[in-house]
Amino acid sequence: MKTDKLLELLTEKKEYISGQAIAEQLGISRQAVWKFVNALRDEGYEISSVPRKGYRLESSPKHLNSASLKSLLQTNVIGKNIIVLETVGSTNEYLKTLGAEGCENGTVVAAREQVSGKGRLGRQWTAKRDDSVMFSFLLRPKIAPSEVSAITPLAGLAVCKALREFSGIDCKIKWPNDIIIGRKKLAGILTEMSAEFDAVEYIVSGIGINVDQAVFPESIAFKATSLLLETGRHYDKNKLLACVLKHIEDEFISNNLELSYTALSEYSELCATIGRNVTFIRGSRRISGMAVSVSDRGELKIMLSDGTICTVNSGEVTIQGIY
Ligand code: BT5
Repeated sequence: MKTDKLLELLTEKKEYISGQAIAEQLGISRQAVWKFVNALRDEGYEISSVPRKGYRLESSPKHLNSASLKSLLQTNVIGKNIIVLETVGSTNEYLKTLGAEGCENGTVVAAREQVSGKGRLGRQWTAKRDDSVMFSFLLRPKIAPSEVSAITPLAGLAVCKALREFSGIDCKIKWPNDIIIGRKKLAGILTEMSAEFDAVEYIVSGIGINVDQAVFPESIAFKATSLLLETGRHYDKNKLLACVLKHIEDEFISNNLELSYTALSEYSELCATIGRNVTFIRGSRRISGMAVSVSDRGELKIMLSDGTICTVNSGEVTIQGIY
């Protein structure tokens, strides 16, 4: 914890700060300051030390870390309370525990590594340490469980717009919750909820964005891609996460947690599913047709060969020629 506090101090100060001043502010000895400075250097922080001037933070590692993130955040609610973990089972599971303990609206948990990352329907989310941006955010909206249908599409819209702005890529949304480039998946979203009969207690939405993967495990290589593979560049994951959180806050606040007319128009514009031949599968049910639109409840409308419209609200949709 002292290293976190030291990092905050060095990040805020931006100029040299003496060992004595640090020792006083953190309530530790000057030897301990030296020890914690070296611990940060071991983690990849470049800290210069000059006699009679003190210490100055020159650069931060590019992996997710709370000090860099805090200095970059432009949000008021989402990420005001932000926790960055070295390693965790799943950020969604971790945040759900905090949610049950009463953590505040907008809390964000990010991790450098997930050892049991979750996809939907019991599937896995695979990513090596520091290769991606993985995080979850928690909301406590005052709505009924039947009104949460806009959360995943709004999150999808926010992530898609953030990635387009941040890296210039032409990514799209594959209904309901994937971000794709061309035929491959760049990011996935898993939204979970804890609710009473008539009121939502909290919603946890978890997002995984592939950033630095040069190769993927064989089982997903045919359908997975990363920013590195698409653009040939490495990106600062702290800047990327700060940008995504800003878009999430903007999208959720400006649309009042609803799929408003503007949000739905933007979602439809960016949705790669609309206008394509799709197959919908849920359990033993299988429907094929043309995806025609998305409703203001986030449902996909599929036109069958006899012209009737079938509305689906969750489940698997494969797009012909994609996955
Ligand atoms: C998703 O599920 O796409 C939701 C993924 C959510 C991951 C985030 S990471 C932070 C937070 N904490 C968690 O534990 N989870 C969330 P789904 O639509 O079910 O897609 C899962 C499928 O995508 C898997 O069965 C694989 O086929 C494929 N997949 C797994 N890892 C992938 C990756 N890194 N990139 C692309 N595809 C992947």
